[in-house]
Amino acid sequence: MRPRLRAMLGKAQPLARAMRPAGALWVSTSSKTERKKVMFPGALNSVYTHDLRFASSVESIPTYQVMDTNGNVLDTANEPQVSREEAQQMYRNMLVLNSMDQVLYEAQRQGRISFYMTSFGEEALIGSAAALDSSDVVFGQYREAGVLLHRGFTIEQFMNQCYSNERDLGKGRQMPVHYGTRELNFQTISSPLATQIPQAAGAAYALKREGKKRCAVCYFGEGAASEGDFHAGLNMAATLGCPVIFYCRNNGYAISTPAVEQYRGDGIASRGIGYGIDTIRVDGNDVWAVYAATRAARQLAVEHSRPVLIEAMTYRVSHHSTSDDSSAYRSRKEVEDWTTRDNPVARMRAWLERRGWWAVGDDAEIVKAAKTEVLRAFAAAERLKKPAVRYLFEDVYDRLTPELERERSEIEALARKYPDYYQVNDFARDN
Ligand SMILES: Cc1ncc(C[n+]2csc(CCOP(=O)(O)OP(=O)(O)O)c2C)c(N)n1
Ligand SMILES: [Mg+2]
Repeated sequence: MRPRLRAMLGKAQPLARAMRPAGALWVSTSSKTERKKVMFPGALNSVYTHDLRFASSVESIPTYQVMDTNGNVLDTANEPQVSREEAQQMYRNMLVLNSMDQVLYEAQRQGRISFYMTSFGEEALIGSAAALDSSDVVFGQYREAGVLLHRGFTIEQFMNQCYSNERDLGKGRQMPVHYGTRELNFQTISSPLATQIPQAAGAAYALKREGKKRCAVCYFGEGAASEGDFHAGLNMAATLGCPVIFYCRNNGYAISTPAVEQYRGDGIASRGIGYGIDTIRVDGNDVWAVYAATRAARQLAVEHSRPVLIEAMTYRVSHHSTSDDSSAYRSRKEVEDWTTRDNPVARMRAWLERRGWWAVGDDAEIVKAAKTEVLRAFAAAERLKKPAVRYLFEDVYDRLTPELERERSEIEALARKYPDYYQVNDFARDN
């Protein structure tokens, strides 16, 4: 036997004892069976059993709810502790989000922007934004415009991005809805699914090492949780104790694939437990359940350096995107039923009305004001020029490489030679 292996085996007993969690004893039962803790380093809390049994599903993880679909708080202990202004702001943003979605969806249908994704049915996500600190770093997937809106991204900024004009913070390099803003700590959206998950774990680790009382917050869909990056990200966060909140929007579909065809386990929440991560499933259409869960998760992340997984159960009322027609894979009735039976916006309004914080007619006023603002910003964004052509070449290297310089001169020469073909007047002047 090789000396190293012999040394390891020789130490097996003390090693197992040393690894035994505090309070775990070698338990003797009344039968002959001894409930001994296993000594293998890979499963520290397991005990030996003599029953040949495969572990499969246990009880389904419950769904935390604060109010019912009519806006009644079900347990008075859970009554939200928020000011009237905060609650009204959350609700107002739900309405503004809806208005913006309607206008931009139509704009795409008219061919004025190339692509769009709406958040209909998932408006309660705003509850999570309200529970965060503005210094927390957000990594989104693409259906998190509500979070951005609540952080203070202006309607003009949304419009400029969707139009890829010269005021777009991304300098026209991304598809519509791929927002990002350094000022609001919102990392730019990237289309390849789940890439943001390990990035969020890594960013959270950096925040921990810097000793900052901030966390990373990572949003993704249940479809994205099928990607390898989901598993890499969660495991990294668990083993390194990263202050990150993983927020899974389980809206029942990954484009045309319903959740029932995506997995056999107990949703996405069961996977968090598998990785040793504190996990909660919430009613994702209940803005107060979302708010309370995110607040508690933030505390665990920031005060105790623990990753948390929130699985928010919701329903995607909208088509996946403007490139999708969901009537091809689900009935219109299914969608209509959801909209009427469980509508996050109506639930929040009912709660506000019950408190006397919202009056009949207030909605119409807000929606009218929001529509006017959206249409004004929309018209202004449409009039602006496209970003200067030089941005095609910049921001990858500190200085342009000789090849990039050559390509840049070449395209400038071509644009000068064929101004009509290259529509040079549509682009901002080089500055
Ligand atoms: C790596 C990768 N594979 C596939 C796609 C195509 N795609 C874009 S969105 C999407 C569905 C994602 O569903 P989910 O994560 O549940 O988010 P939802 O759209 O429901 O909000 C797919 C398959 C992609 N963008 N990236
Ligand atoms: Mg989904």
